[in-house]
Amino acid sequence: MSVFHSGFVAIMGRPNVGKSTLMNAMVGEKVAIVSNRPQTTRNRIMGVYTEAENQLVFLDTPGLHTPRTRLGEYMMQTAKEALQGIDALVVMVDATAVGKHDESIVADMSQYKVKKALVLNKIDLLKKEALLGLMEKFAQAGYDDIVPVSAANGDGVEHLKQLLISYMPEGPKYFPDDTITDQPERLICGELIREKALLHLRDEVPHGIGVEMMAITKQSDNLTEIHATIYCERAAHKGIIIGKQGAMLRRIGQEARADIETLLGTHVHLQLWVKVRENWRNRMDDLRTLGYESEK
Ligand SMILES: Nc1nc2c(ncn2[C@@H]2O[C@H](COP(=O)(O)OP(=O)(O)O)[C@@H](O)[C@H]2O)c(=O)[nH]1
Ligand SMILES: [Mg+2]
Repeated sequence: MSVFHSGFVAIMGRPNVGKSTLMNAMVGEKVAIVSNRPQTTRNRIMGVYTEAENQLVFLDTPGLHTPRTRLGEYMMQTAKEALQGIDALVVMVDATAVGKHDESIVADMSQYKVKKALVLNKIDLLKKEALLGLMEKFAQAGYDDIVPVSAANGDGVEHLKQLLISYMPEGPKYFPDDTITDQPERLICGELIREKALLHLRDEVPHGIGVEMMAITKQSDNLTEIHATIYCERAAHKGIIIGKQGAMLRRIGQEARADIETLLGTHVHLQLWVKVRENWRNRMDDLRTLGYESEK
């Protein structure tokens, strides 16, 4: 009989390098939202890839940054906790923008005594010579492999997957074949709404946004009714989120609804409200209501 190999793989790196995009590419579905804003990912999100004799459990994390709010502290703690009990480590940099912060993350993470790959992402935007220069620069950084990929177009992703599988020890099937994430549908729906808000809103608004799912009701086999509230931190932001004659909120709603319909496989009626909740990112009870709960 053949032996099953499995393990947990944490994906670490600065915000915006493409960690969530990579995890979605590995899993083959959108389980973590993606945007060009730093700190899009707020929770630890698990993505599971299973094949006949192997299982990879990815831990996508909020990027490593210096926290300025209670939410920020929670995010950093979440990133660090993801490193406990892992079998392999993916450290990711944006190959088009490697800076001091990336170099110190690469150096810090090289201390972990597990198999590790340094992933150079966004090579679709990079010239060959620049890539070779980076590979040389990090050759002695203490990683088992240096792997150039484009998480966005899939280049190198299969090769990385095979490497990670080769890192895995013998182990159990942690999750059943059809599991792709630990995130409840309810939470992913809220995140898809937040993703569309991040996509369309002006710079000062997005960081202060939280989405609370009020109700998800299955009306029939083919129709789900969803009520959700978008929280923001200022009255002025509320106006921006709603937009001229409700245009912005409608746009966010329409795009979120399309993604949620794909996720749930039913038609969706989506009702959105916007409310002001000052300073929620520093209030523990608000953090809990919006789904950012510490395990301790
Ligand atoms: N051109 C390009 N863009 C990418 C690639 N991977 C991610 N991105 C973009 O980079 C931004 C940040 O991605 P995201 O996965 O949210 O980064 P995270 O903060 O590390 O999770 C998004 O706008 C992505 O579409 C890539 O391989 N190539
Ligand atoms: Mg992310």
